[in-house]
Amino acid sequence: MTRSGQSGADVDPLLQRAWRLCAEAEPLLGFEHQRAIAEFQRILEAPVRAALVGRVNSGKSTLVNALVGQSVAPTNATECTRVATIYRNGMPARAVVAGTDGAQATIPIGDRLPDNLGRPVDKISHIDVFLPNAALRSLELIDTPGTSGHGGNAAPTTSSGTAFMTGADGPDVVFLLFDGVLRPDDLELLHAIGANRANTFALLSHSDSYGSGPFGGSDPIDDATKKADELAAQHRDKFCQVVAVSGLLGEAALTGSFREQDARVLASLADLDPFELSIELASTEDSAIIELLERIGEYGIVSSRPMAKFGAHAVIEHLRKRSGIAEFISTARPIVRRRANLRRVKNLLESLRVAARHAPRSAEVLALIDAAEMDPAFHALRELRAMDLILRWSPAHPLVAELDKAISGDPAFALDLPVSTPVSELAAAAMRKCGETRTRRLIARSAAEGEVLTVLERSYQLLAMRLQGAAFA
Ligand SMILES: Nc1nc2c(ncn2[C@@H]2O[C@H](COP(=O)(O)OP(=O)(O)OP(=O)(O)O)[C@@H](O)[C@H]2O)c(=O)[nH]1
Ligand SMILES: [Mg+2]
Repeated sequence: MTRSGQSGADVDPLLQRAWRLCAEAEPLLGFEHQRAIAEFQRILEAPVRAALVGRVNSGKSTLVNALVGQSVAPTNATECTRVATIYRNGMPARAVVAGTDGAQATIPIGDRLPDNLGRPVDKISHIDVFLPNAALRSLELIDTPGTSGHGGNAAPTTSSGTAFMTGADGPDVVFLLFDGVLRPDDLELLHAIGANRANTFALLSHSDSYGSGPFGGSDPIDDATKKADELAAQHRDKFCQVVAVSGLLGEAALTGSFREQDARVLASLADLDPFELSIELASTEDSAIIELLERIGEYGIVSSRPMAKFGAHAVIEHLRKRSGIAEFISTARPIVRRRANLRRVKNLLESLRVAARHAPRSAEVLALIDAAEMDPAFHALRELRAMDLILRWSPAHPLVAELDKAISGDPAFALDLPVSTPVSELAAAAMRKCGETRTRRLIARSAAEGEVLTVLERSYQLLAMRLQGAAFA
Protein backbone atom coordinates (compact mmCIF):
# COMPACT_ATOMS: atom_id res chain seq x y z
CA MET A 1 0.00 0.00 0.00
CA THR A 2 2.04 2.90 -1.25
CA ARG A 3 -0.16 5.33 -3.16
CA SER A 4 -2.49 5.74 -0.21
CA GLY A 5 0.34 7.06 1.91
CA GLN A 6 -0.23 4.19 4.33
CA SER A 7 2.39 1.57 4.90
CA GLY A 8 3.24 -1.36 7.12
CA ALA A 9 1.76 -1.19 10.58
CA ASP A 10 -0.17 2.00 9.68
CA VAL A 11 -2.49 0.17 7.32
CA ASP A 12 -6.03 0.12 8.64
CA PRO A 13 -6.99 -3.49 9.64
CA LEU A 14 -10.24 -2.87 7.77
CA LEU A 15 -8.30 -2.51 4.51
CA GLN A 16 -6.05 -5.47 5.25
CA ARG A 17 -9.10 -7.68 5.78
CA ALA A 18 -10.72 -6.31 2.61
CA TRP A 19 -7.59 -7.14 0.65
CA ARG A 20 -7.62 -10.68 2.02
CA LEU A 21 -11.25 -11.03 1.02
CA CYS A 22 -10.41 -9.95 -2.55
CA ALA A 23 -7.53 -12.43 -2.71
CA GLU A 24 -9.72 -15.28 -1.39
CA ALA A 25 -12.65 -14.44 -3.68
CA GLU A 26 -10.66 -14.01 -6.89
CA PRO A 27 -10.08 -17.71 -7.75
CA LEU A 28 -13.73 -18.49 -6.97
CA LEU A 29 -15.18 -15.71 -9.09
CA GLY A 30 -13.67 -16.90 -12.34
CA PHE A 31 -11.55 -15.36 -15.02
CA GLU A 32 -14.00 -12.67 -16.14
CA HIS A 33 -13.92 -11.03 -12.69
CA GLN A 34 -10.14 -10.86 -12.37
CA ARG A 35 -9.97 -7.34 -13.75
CA ALA A 36 -12.78 -6.21 -11.46
CA ILE A 37 -10.92 -7.58 -8.42
CA ALA A 38 -7.74 -5.79 -9.48
CA GLU A 39 -9.80 -2.61 -9.80
CA PHE A 40 -11.30 -3.09 -6.30
CA GLN A 41 -7.79 -3.48 -4.93
CA ARG A 42 -6.60 -0.37 -6.78
CA ILE A 43 -9.43 1.64 -5.26
CA LEU A 44 -8.70 0.32 -1.76
CA GLU A 45 -5.15 1.58 -1.89
CA ALA A 46 -5.72 4.81 -3.81
CA PRO A 47 -5.24 8.16 -2.05
CA VAL A 48 -8.31 9.64 -0.42
CA ARG A 49 -10.31 11.95 -2.70
CA ALA A 50 -11.95 15.02 -1.26
CA ALA A 51 -14.33 17.18 -3.28
CA LEU A 52 -14.62 20.86 -2.41
CA VAL A 53 -18.13 22.03 -3.10
CA GLY A 54 -20.11 25.16 -2.33
CA ARG A 55 -21.41 28.34 -3.82
CA VAL A 56 -19.56 30.58 -6.23
CA ASN A 57 -16.89 32.59 -4.36
CA SER A 58 -17.11 30.48 -1.22
CA GLY A 59 -13.34 30.05 -1.41
CA LYS A 60 -12.96 26.50 -2.80
CA SER A 61 -10.06 27.18 -5.15
CA THR A 62 -8.29 29.34 -2.57
CA LEU A 63 -8.54 26.47 -0.10
CA VAL A 64 -7.24 24.02 -2.73
CA ASN A 65 -4.17 26.22 -3.09
CA ALA A 66 -3.66 26.35 0.67
CA LEU A 67 -3.98 22.56 0.96
CA VAL A 68 -1.67 21.90 -1.98
CA GLY A 69 0.78 24.57 -0.78
CA GLN A 70 0.94 26.06 -4.28
CA SER A 71 -1.25 28.70 -5.93
CA VAL A 72 -2.12 26.42 -8.83
CA ALA A 73 -5.92 26.86 -8.96
CA PRO A 74 -7.10 30.15 -10.47
CA THR A 75 -9.12 32.25 -8.01
CA ASN A 76 -11.15 35.38 -8.52
CA ALA A 77 -13.68 37.64 -6.86
CA THR A 78 -16.09 36.79 -9.69
CA GLU A 79 -17.26 33.33 -10.78
CA CYS A 80 -14.05 31.54 -11.68
CA THR A 81 -13.83 27.74 -11.76
CA ARG A 82 -15.91 26.40 -14.66
CA VAL A 83 -14.74 22.79 -14.84
CA ALA A 84 -14.29 20.12 -12.17
CA THR A 85 -10.54 19.77 -11.67
CA ILE A 86 -8.79 16.92 -9.89
CA TYR A 87 -5.43 17.75 -8.31
CA ARG A 88 -3.24 14.69 -7.84
CA ASN A 89 0.36 13.78 -7.25
CA GLY A 90 2.36 12.93 -10.39
CA MET A 91 5.18 13.94 -12.66
CA PRO A 92 5.68 15.91 -14.81
CA ALA A 93 3.43 18.81 -13.89
CA ARG A 94 0.64 18.76 -16.48
CA ALA A 95 -3.07 19.06 -17.02
CA VAL A 96 -4.97 16.38 -18.88
CA VAL A 97 -8.13 17.90 -20.29
CA ALA A 98 -10.84 15.28 -20.76
CA GLY A 99 -13.37 16.23 -23.40
CA THR A 100 -17.06 15.38 -23.26
CA ASP A 101 -16.41 13.42 -26.49
CA GLY A 102 -13.88 11.16 -24.71
CA ALA A 103 -10.84 12.88 -26.28
CA GLN A 104 -7.91 13.79 -24.02
CA ALA A 105 -5.35 16.55 -24.47
CA THR A 106 -2.30 17.10 -22.28
CA ILE A 107 -1.12 20.63 -21.65
CA PRO A 108 2.05 21.49 -19.72
CA ILE A 109 1.47 23.78 -16.75
CA GLY A 110 3.71 26.18 -14.91
CA ASP A 111 2.80 27.64 -11.53
CA ARG A 112 -0.90 28.01 -12.29
CA LEU A 113 -3.51 26.24 -14.37
CA PRO A 114 -3.82 28.33 -17.57
CA ASP A 115 -7.06 30.06 -18.54
CA ASN A 116 -6.86 28.62 -22.04
CA LEU A 117 -7.67 24.92 -21.78
CA GLY A 118 -7.62 24.28 -25.50
CA ARG A 119 -11.38 23.87 -25.94
CA PRO A 120 -14.56 25.58 -24.75
CA VAL A 121 -15.50 24.72 -21.16
CA ASP A 122 -18.82 23.22 -22.21
CA LYS A 123 -16.86 20.67 -24.24
CA ILE A 124 -14.78 19.61 -21.22
CA SER A 125 -15.82 16.82 -18.88
CA HIS A 126 -13.12 17.40 -16.27
CA ILE A 127 -9.40 18.13 -15.88
CA ASP A 128 -6.77 15.98 -14.18
CA VAL A 129 -3.94 18.12 -12.89
CA PHE A 130 -0.76 16.27 -11.96
CA LEU A 131 1.79 17.96 -9.72
CA PRO A 132 4.88 16.56 -8.03
CA ASN A 133 3.53 17.37 -4.59
CA ALA A 134 3.85 15.46 -1.31
CA ALA A 135 0.56 16.80 0.13
CA LEU A 136 -1.34 15.23 -2.77
CA ARG A 137 0.12 11.77 -2.21
CA SER A 138 -2.39 10.92 0.47
CA LEU A 139 -5.16 13.42 -0.29
CA GLU A 140 -6.35 14.23 -3.81
CA LEU A 141 -8.57 17.27 -4.22
CA ILE A 142 -11.46 17.88 -6.60
CA ASP A 143 -12.10 21.58 -7.11
CA THR A 144 -15.59 22.16 -8.47
CA PRO A 145 -17.49 24.99 -10.13
CA GLY A 146 -19.60 26.91 -7.63
CA THR A 147 -23.31 26.38 -7.33
CA SER A 148 -25.69 29.22 -8.11
CA GLY A 149 -23.27 30.62 -10.65
CA HIS A 150 -24.27 32.21 -13.91
CA GLY A 151 -24.48 28.77 -15.42
CA GLY A 152 -27.24 28.14 -12.88
CA ASN A 153 -26.03 24.61 -12.32
CA ALA A 154 -26.82 23.03 -8.98
CA ALA A 155 -24.21 20.38 -9.66
CA PRO A 156 -20.45 20.85 -9.29
CA THR A 157 -19.74 19.71 -12.81
CA THR A 158 -20.09 20.87 -16.34
CA SER A 159 -21.74 18.77 -18.99
CA SER A 160 -20.68 15.57 -17.24
CA GLY A 161 -23.48 16.08 -14.70
CA THR A 162 -23.06 14.53 -11.27
CA ALA A 163 -22.06 11.13 -12.69
CA PHE A 164 -18.43 12.17 -12.48
CA MET A 165 -18.84 12.77 -8.74
CA THR A 166 -20.65 9.57 -7.91
CA GLY A 167 -18.68 6.85 -9.76
CA ALA A 168 -16.00 4.62 -8.28
CA ASP A 169 -13.45 7.40 -8.79
CA GLY A 170 -15.75 9.97 -7.20
CA PRO A 171 -14.92 11.63 -3.88
CA ASP A 172 -14.60 9.68 -0.64
CA VAL A 173 -15.27 12.76 1.40
CA VAL A 174 -16.88 16.11 0.74
CA PHE A 175 -15.73 19.47 2.07
CA LEU A 176 -18.71 21.83 1.86
CA LEU A 177 -17.66 25.47 2.07
CA PHE A 178 -20.43 27.72 3.28
CA ASP A 179 -21.15 30.95 5.15
CA GLY A 180 -23.10 29.28 7.96
CA VAL A 181 -26.46 29.33 6.19
CA LEU A 182 -27.44 26.01 4.65
CA ARG A 183 -29.53 26.73 1.56
CA PRO A 184 -31.80 24.35 -0.34
CA ASP A 185 -29.37 24.15 -3.28
CA ASP A 186 -26.52 23.15 -0.92
CA LEU A 187 -28.64 20.29 0.36
CA GLU A 188 -29.73 19.38 -3.17
CA LEU A 189 -26.11 19.24 -4.25
CA LEU A 190 -25.02 17.10 -1.29
CA HIS A 191 -27.85 14.72 -2.03
CA ALA A 192 -27.00 14.57 -5.77
CA ILE A 193 -23.39 13.55 -5.13
CA GLY A 194 -24.35 10.97 -2.52
CA ALA A 195 -22.77 12.87 0.37
CA ASN A 196 -23.87 11.77 3.80
CA ARG A 197 -23.11 12.65 7.38
CA ALA A 198 -20.28 10.13 7.64
CA ASN A 199 -18.27 11.69 4.84
CA THR A 200 -19.24 15.37 4.84
CA PHE A 201 -17.14 18.05 6.52
CA ALA A 202 -18.56 21.55 6.61
CA LEU A 203 -16.17 24.47 6.50
CA LEU A 204 -17.32 27.89 7.61
CA SER A 205 -15.19 29.73 5.07
CA HIS A 206 -13.93 33.34 4.94
CA SER A 207 -13.60 33.16 8.74
CA ASP A 208 -11.35 36.26 8.66
CA SER A 209 -14.25 38.44 7.50
CA TYR A 210 -16.92 36.79 9.63
CA GLY A 211 -19.41 38.91 11.59
CA SER A 212 -18.50 42.57 11.90
CA GLY A 213 -15.06 41.99 10.34
CA PRO A 214 -11.61 43.07 11.48
CA PHE A 215 -12.61 46.55 12.66
CA GLY A 216 -15.59 45.35 14.69
CA GLY A 217 -15.39 44.91 18.43
CA SER A 218 -14.37 41.24 18.42
CA ASP A 219 -12.01 38.96 16.53
CA PRO A 220 -13.88 37.57 13.47
CA ILE A 221 -11.98 34.26 13.56
CA ASP A 222 -12.85 33.71 17.23
CA ASP A 223 -16.48 34.53 16.40
CA ALA A 224 -16.43 32.16 13.41
CA THR A 225 -14.95 29.39 15.54
CA LYS A 226 -17.76 29.79 18.08
CA LYS A 227 -20.30 29.82 15.27
CA ALA A 228 -18.78 26.63 13.81
CA ASP A 229 -19.32 24.87 17.16
CA GLU A 230 -22.96 26.01 17.20
CA LEU A 231 -23.42 24.82 13.62
CA ALA A 232 -21.87 21.44 14.46
CA ALA A 233 -24.51 20.95 17.17
CA GLN A 234 -27.30 22.26 14.93
CA HIS A 235 -26.38 20.06 11.95
CA ARG A 236 -25.18 16.99 13.82
CA ASP A 237 -27.22 14.84 11.44
CA LYS A 238 -25.60 16.31 8.31
CA PHE A 239 -21.90 16.87 8.99
CA CYS A 240 -19.30 14.92 10.89
CA GLN A 241 -17.40 18.15 11.64
CA VAL A 242 -17.88 21.88 11.23
CA VAL A 243 -14.69 23.94 11.24
CA ALA A 244 -13.98 27.64 10.63
CA VAL A 245 -11.24 28.29 8.07
CA SER A 246 -9.72 31.19 6.20
CA GLY A 247 -8.45 29.95 2.85
CA LEU A 248 -7.00 33.38 2.11
CA LEU A 249 -4.75 33.41 5.17
CA GLY A 250 -3.96 29.74 4.57
CA GLU A 251 -2.95 30.34 0.96
CA ALA A 252 -0.66 33.24 1.92
CA ALA A 253 0.96 31.26 4.71
CA LEU A 254 1.21 27.80 3.16
CA THR A 255 2.25 28.62 -0.41
CA GLY A 256 5.22 30.78 0.52
CA SER A 257 3.73 33.74 -1.33
CA PHE A 258 4.17 36.09 1.65
CA ARG A 259 7.65 37.59 1.37
CA GLU A 260 9.99 39.89 3.30
CA GLN A 261 8.91 42.92 1.22
CA ASP A 262 5.30 42.21 2.27
CA ALA A 263 6.42 42.21 5.92
CA ARG A 264 8.08 45.61 5.35
CA VAL A 265 4.87 47.05 3.85
CA LEU A 266 2.98 45.66 6.83
CA ALA A 267 5.49 47.18 9.27
CA SER A 268 4.96 50.61 7.65
CA LEU A 269 1.31 50.43 8.80
CA ALA A 270 2.17 49.44 12.36
CA ASP A 271 1.83 52.89 13.94
CA LEU A 272 -1.61 53.77 12.56
CA ASP A 273 -4.48 53.56 15.02
CA PRO A 274 -7.39 51.28 13.96
CA PHE A 275 -9.46 54.21 12.63
CA GLU A 276 -6.57 55.60 10.55
CA LEU A 277 -5.78 52.10 9.32
CA SER A 278 -9.37 51.45 8.22
CA ILE A 279 -9.35 54.73 6.24
CA GLU A 280 -5.95 53.95 4.73
CA LEU A 281 -7.02 50.45 3.63
CA ALA A 282 -10.30 51.70 2.16
CA SER A 283 -8.77 54.56 0.18
CA THR A 284 -5.17 53.62 -0.56
CA GLU A 285 -3.75 53.90 -4.03
CA ASP A 286 -0.42 52.41 -2.99
CA SER A 287 0.00 49.33 -5.18
CA ALA A 288 2.03 47.50 -2.50
CA ILE A 289 -0.79 47.91 0.03
CA ILE A 290 -3.41 46.94 -2.55
CA GLU A 291 -1.41 43.79 -3.32
CA LEU A 292 -1.11 43.04 0.38
CA LEU A 293 -4.87 43.47 0.76
CA GLU A 294 -5.44 40.98 -2.04
CA ARG A 295 -3.01 38.54 -0.50
CA ILE A 296 -4.01 38.58 3.19
CA GLY A 297 -7.15 40.75 3.38
CA GLU A 298 -7.99 43.40 5.98
CA TYR A 299 -7.93 40.99 8.90
CA GLY A 300 -4.55 39.63 7.85
CA ILE A 301 -3.15 43.16 7.84
CA VAL A 302 -4.81 44.27 11.08
CA SER A 303 -3.95 41.17 13.08
CA SER A 304 -0.40 40.58 11.88
CA ARG A 305 0.90 44.17 12.07
CA PRO A 306 2.52 43.56 15.49
CA MET A 307 4.52 40.59 14.08
CA ALA A 308 5.78 42.42 10.99
CA LYS A 309 8.84 43.84 12.75
CA PHE A 310 10.07 40.28 13.41
CA GLY A 311 10.06 39.47 9.69
CA ALA A 312 8.01 37.45 7.19
CA HIS A 313 8.44 34.15 9.08
CA ALA A 314 6.66 35.54 12.17
CA VAL A 315 3.76 36.83 10.06
CA ILE A 316 3.51 33.52 8.17
CA GLU A 317 3.36 31.56 11.43
CA HIS A 318 0.60 33.86 12.71
CA LEU A 319 -1.40 33.57 9.46
CA ARG A 320 -0.95 29.79 9.40
CA LYS A 321 -2.33 29.45 12.93
CA ARG A 322 -5.21 31.86 12.39
CA SER A 323 -6.22 30.23 9.06
CA GLY A 324 -7.34 27.11 10.96
CA ILE A 325 -6.28 24.98 7.99
CA ALA A 326 -3.28 23.18 9.45
CA GLU A 327 -5.40 22.33 12.50
CA PHE A 328 -8.29 21.16 10.36
CA ILE A 329 -6.00 18.91 8.36
CA SER A 330 -4.31 17.40 11.42
CA THR A 331 -7.63 16.64 13.16
CA ALA A 332 -9.49 15.63 10.01
CA ARG A 333 -6.78 13.57 8.29
CA PRO A 334 -7.22 10.34 10.30
CA ILE A 335 -11.03 10.70 10.23
CA VAL A 336 -11.01 11.39 6.51
CA ARG A 337 -8.82 8.33 5.83
CA ARG A 338 -10.98 6.10 8.01
CA ARG A 339 -14.24 7.36 6.44
CA ALA A 340 -12.79 6.76 2.98
CA ASN A 341 -11.74 3.23 3.92
CA LEU A 342 -15.21 2.47 5.28
CA ARG A 343 -16.90 3.81 2.17
CA ARG A 344 -14.63 1.79 -0.10
CA VAL A 345 -15.03 -1.43 1.85
CA LYS A 346 -18.81 -0.97 1.94
CA ASN A 347 -18.83 -0.52 -1.86
CA LEU A 348 -16.52 -3.51 -2.26
CA LEU A 349 -18.87 -5.77 -0.28
CA GLU A 350 -21.86 -4.63 -2.34
CA SER A 351 -20.00 -5.20 -5.64
CA LEU A 352 -18.69 -8.60 -4.53
CA ARG A 353 -22.19 -9.70 -3.59
CA VAL A 354 -23.43 -8.73 -7.06
CA ALA A 355 -20.49 -10.52 -8.73
CA ALA A 356 -21.04 -13.59 -6.54
CA ARG A 357 -24.61 -13.98 -7.82
CA HIS A 358 -23.33 -14.77 -11.31
CA ALA A 359 -20.26 -16.75 -10.27
CA PRO A 360 -20.17 -20.53 -10.74
CA ARG A 361 -19.07 -20.97 -7.09
CA SER A 362 -21.53 -18.42 -5.82
CA ALA A 363 -22.22 -20.03 -2.43
CA GLU A 364 -18.53 -20.18 -1.56
CA VAL A 365 -18.00 -16.50 -2.42
CA LEU A 366 -21.02 -15.49 -0.36
CA ALA A 367 -19.68 -17.55 2.56
CA LEU A 368 -16.37 -15.69 2.30
CA ILE A 369 -18.18 -12.34 2.35
CA ASP A 370 -20.26 -13.40 5.36
CA ALA A 371 -17.11 -14.51 7.19
CA ALA A 372 -15.44 -11.17 6.45
CA GLU A 373 -18.48 -9.28 7.72
CA MET A 374 -18.27 -11.17 11.01
CA ASP A 375 -14.57 -10.34 11.35
CA PRO A 376 -13.74 -7.84 14.14
CA ALA A 377 -11.88 -5.75 11.53
CA PHE A 378 -15.24 -5.08 9.85
CA HIS A 379 -17.03 -4.13 13.06
CA ALA A 380 -16.80 -0.45 12.05
CA LEU A 381 -19.34 -1.18 9.30
CA ARG A 382 -21.81 -2.18 12.02
CA GLU A 383 -20.97 1.03 13.86
CA LEU A 384 -21.76 2.95 10.69
CA ARG A 385 -25.14 1.22 10.36
CA ALA A 386 -25.81 1.98 14.03
CA MET A 387 -25.03 5.61 13.27
CA ASP A 388 -27.62 5.68 10.46
CA LEU A 389 -30.16 4.18 12.85
CA ILE A 390 -29.63 6.67 15.67
CA LEU A 391 -29.53 9.62 13.26
CA ARG A 392 -32.89 8.62 11.84
CA TRP A 393 -34.33 8.21 15.31
CA SER A 394 -32.74 11.10 17.18
CA PRO A 395 -30.01 13.16 15.45
CA ALA A 396 -29.13 15.09 18.61
CA HIS A 397 -28.66 11.94 20.70
CA PRO A 398 -25.33 11.82 22.64
CA LEU A 399 -24.75 8.35 21.17
CA VAL A 400 -24.00 10.05 17.82
CA ALA A 401 -20.82 11.59 19.26
CA GLU A 402 -19.91 8.34 20.99
CA LEU A 403 -20.26 6.39 17.74
CA ASP A 404 -18.17 9.01 15.92
CA LYS A 405 -15.35 8.37 18.36
CA ALA A 406 -15.68 4.58 18.09
CA ILE A 407 -15.70 4.71 14.27
CA SER A 408 -12.46 6.73 14.28
CA GLY A 409 -10.56 3.54 15.19
CA ASP A 410 -8.33 5.68 17.43
CA PRO A 411 -8.30 4.13 20.96
CA ALA A 412 -7.49 7.29 22.92
CA PHE A 413 -10.12 9.31 21.06
CA ALA A 414 -12.70 6.54 21.41
CA LEU A 415 -12.09 6.41 25.16
CA ASP A 416 -11.85 10.18 25.73
CA LEU A 417 -8.30 9.87 27.05
CA PRO A 418 -5.11 11.80 26.21
CA VAL A 419 -3.06 10.37 23.33
CA SER A 420 -0.17 9.80 25.72
CA THR A 421 -2.17 7.30 27.85
CA PRO A 422 -0.22 4.00 28.22
CA VAL A 423 -1.70 1.05 26.33
CA SER A 424 -2.39 -0.93 29.53
CA GLU A 425 -4.48 1.98 30.90
CA LEU A 426 -6.34 2.27 27.61
CA ALA A 427 -7.10 -1.45 27.76
CA ALA A 428 -8.45 -1.15 31.31
CA ALA A 429 -10.56 1.88 30.31
CA ALA A 430 -11.99 -0.04 27.33
CA MET A 431 -12.99 -2.92 29.63
CA ARG A 432 -14.66 -0.50 32.02
CA LYS A 433 -16.53 1.18 29.15
CA CYS A 434 -17.66 -2.21 27.92
CA GLY A 435 -19.19 -3.00 31.34
CA GLU A 436 -20.82 0.44 31.62
CA THR A 437 -22.28 0.13 28.12
CA ARG A 438 -23.80 -3.27 29.02
CA THR A 439 -25.53 -1.64 31.99
CA ARG A 440 -26.74 1.25 29.82
CA ARG A 441 -28.07 -1.26 27.28
CA LEU A 442 -30.16 -2.97 29.93
CA ILE A 443 -31.98 0.29 30.67
CA ALA A 444 -32.18 1.53 27.06
CA ARG A 445 -35.23 3.73 26.38
CA SER A 446 -35.92 2.42 22.89
CA ALA A 447 -35.10 -0.43 20.54
CA ALA A 448 -32.86 1.89 18.48
CA GLU A 449 -30.89 2.95 21.56
CA GLY A 450 -30.62 -0.69 22.65
CA GLU A 451 -29.31 -1.72 19.21
CA VAL A 452 -26.72 1.06 19.17
CA LEU A 453 -25.56 0.20 22.70
CA THR A 454 -25.21 -3.47 21.70
CA VAL A 455 -22.91 -2.40 18.87
CA LEU A 456 -20.93 -0.06 21.14
CA GLU A 457 -20.56 -2.72 23.82
CA ARG A 458 -18.93 -4.93 21.19
CA SER A 459 -16.81 -1.95 20.02
CA TYR A 460 -15.33 -1.51 23.51
CA GLN A 461 -14.89 -5.25 23.95
CA LEU A 462 -12.96 -5.52 20.67
CA LEU A 463 -10.94 -2.44 21.57
CA ALA A 464 -10.03 -3.94 24.96
CA MET A 465 -8.96 -7.21 23.31
CA ARG A 466 -6.87 -5.35 20.73
CA LEU A 467 -5.21 -3.19 23.40
CA GLN A 468 -4.58 -6.12 25.71
CA GLY A 469 -2.91 -7.91 22.77
CA ALA A 470 -0.77 -4.82 22.10
CA ALA A 471 0.12 -4.43 25.80
CA PHE A 472 1.48 -7.99 25.97
CA ALA A 473 3.15 -7.94 22.54
N1 LIG B 1 -11.26 37.43 3.04
C1 LIG B 1 -11.24 36.24 2.45
N2 LIG B 1 -11.35 36.14 1.12
C2 LIG B 1 -11.30 34.91 0.57
C3 LIG B 1 -11.16 33.74 1.34
N3 LIG B 1 -11.14 32.67 0.51
C4 LIG B 1 -11.28 33.18 -0.73
N4 LIG B 1 -11.37 34.51 -0.70
C5 LIG B 1 -11.55 35.41 -1.84
O1 LIG B 1 -12.83 35.16 -2.39
C6 LIG B 1 -12.80 35.19 -3.80
C7 LIG B 1 -13.31 33.88 -4.36
O2 LIG B 1 -12.38 32.87 -4.00
P1 LIG B 1 -12.29 31.53 -4.87
O3 LIG B 1 -11.34 30.64 -4.18
O4 LIG B 1 -12.02 31.84 -6.29
O5 LIG B 1 -13.79 30.99 -4.71
P2 LIG B 1 -14.45 29.72 -5.40
O6 LIG B 1 -15.36 29.11 -4.42
O7 LIG B 1 -13.40 28.83 -5.97
O8 LIG B 1 -15.31 30.41 -6.56
P3 LIG B 1 -15.85 29.74 -7.93
O9 LIG B 1 -14.69 29.04 -8.58
O10 LIG B 1 -16.31 30.90 -8.76
O11 LIG B 1 -16.96 28.82 -7.56
C8 LIG B 1 -11.35 35.50 -4.18
O12 LIG B 1 -11.24 36.88 -4.40
C9 LIG B 1 -10.57 35.10 -2.97
O13 LIG B 1 -9.37 35.84 -2.80
C10 LIG B 1 -11.04 33.88 2.76
O14 LIG B 1 -10.89 32.93 3.51
N5 LIG B 1 -11.09 35.15 3.26
MG1 LIG C 1 -13.05 28.15 -7.86
